[in-house]
Amino acid sequence: MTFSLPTSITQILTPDGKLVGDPPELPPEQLLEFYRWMVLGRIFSNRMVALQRQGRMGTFAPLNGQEAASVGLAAPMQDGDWLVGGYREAISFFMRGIPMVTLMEQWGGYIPISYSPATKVMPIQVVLASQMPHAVGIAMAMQYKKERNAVVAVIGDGATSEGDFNEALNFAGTFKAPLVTVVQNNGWAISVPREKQTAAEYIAHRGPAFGMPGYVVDGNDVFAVYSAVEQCLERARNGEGPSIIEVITYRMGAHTTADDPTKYRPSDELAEWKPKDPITRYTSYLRTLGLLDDAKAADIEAEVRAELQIAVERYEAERPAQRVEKYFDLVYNDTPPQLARQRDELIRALNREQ
Ligand SMILES: Cc1ncc(C[n+]2csc(CCOP(=O)(O)OP(=O)(O)O)c2C)c(N)n1
Ligand SMILES: [Mg+2]
Repeated sequence: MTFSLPTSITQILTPDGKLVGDPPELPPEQLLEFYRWMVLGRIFSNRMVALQRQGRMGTFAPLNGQEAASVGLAAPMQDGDWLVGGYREAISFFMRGIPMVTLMEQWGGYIPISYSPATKVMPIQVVLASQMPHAVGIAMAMQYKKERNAVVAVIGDGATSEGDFNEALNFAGTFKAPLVTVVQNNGWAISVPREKQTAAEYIAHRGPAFGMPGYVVDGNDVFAVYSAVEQCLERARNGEGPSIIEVITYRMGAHTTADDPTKYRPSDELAEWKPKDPITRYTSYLRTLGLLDDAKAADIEAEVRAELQIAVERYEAERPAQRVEKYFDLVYNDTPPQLARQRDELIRALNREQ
């Protein structure tokens, strides 16, 4: 089957909160839920950075600017679907049932981390694109078991240059795996701009080459992301195969707490993206509908902050002392000698410091 190349960016909600397409038909409570998740995501991200600066968190990859993409990709998922992401989708993970404290533990460096299998969420993956073969494998297992479910896989623009991404999608296309791949194109891969990843106009152009449709949507527009993912999930469930959705968004913050984007990013770029903020535009829309006003927004923010505070307190109260050996001993069943030497050297150095 031949698919055509996407040529433009689909948008439903403009940056000033006006509709230019059909929004998904959702009840008012769900529209407000989307808002709550976006606000929670931004507050969570800012708090994680603050905790790291205070020496209370290991590291964190801020998600500011990508809230609509994370909400829009998780919201249309159903109970039996799996979410296989990278590391910048905290909101999507929360929406699928991962507790805030679990992500705090993971970013705090505590291991081993276990996610409840009932959530059907694979843990944060930092080894770029290595989530993709797993995502395709899970999707093919669903197909084999004749389940009417699908996998949503999430990957960054930079990681699409990895072999794993391309090998996995070639498999998915060939075997018609029920997979929806969301490429979070936030413009940057640490200091490498999107233009350095591919000469193609859109990353989603690779879809038709793998025998699947490719779509490009405004990633700061929660409705555009939701509608595209919902449609592709339906396609996957109907046995019509995989698809790629490239969501165009922007990483408003640093890559992680260990990064300083002022060293490589043009200063006017952030100013250009600020008016396209996903939360601002959605707020304008909800206010026009009469679903949100100052009092309601303040209530939601207070509720979210209280929820986050409880998670931070639990995180800080319940952590057992971490044994550094764990980082080495959990890698292999039988620790190879060079790793054992490095472990012992580190322990000796730490003992000397005390
Ligand atoms: C295989 C591999 N190579 C290099 C890295 C180091 N690294 C971590 S994040 C990153 C950039 C990823 O950019 P992108 O895929 O666009 O995701 P984003 O961070 O923008 O969400 C790199 C190079 C890694 N984690 N894994
Ligand atoms: Mg990126």
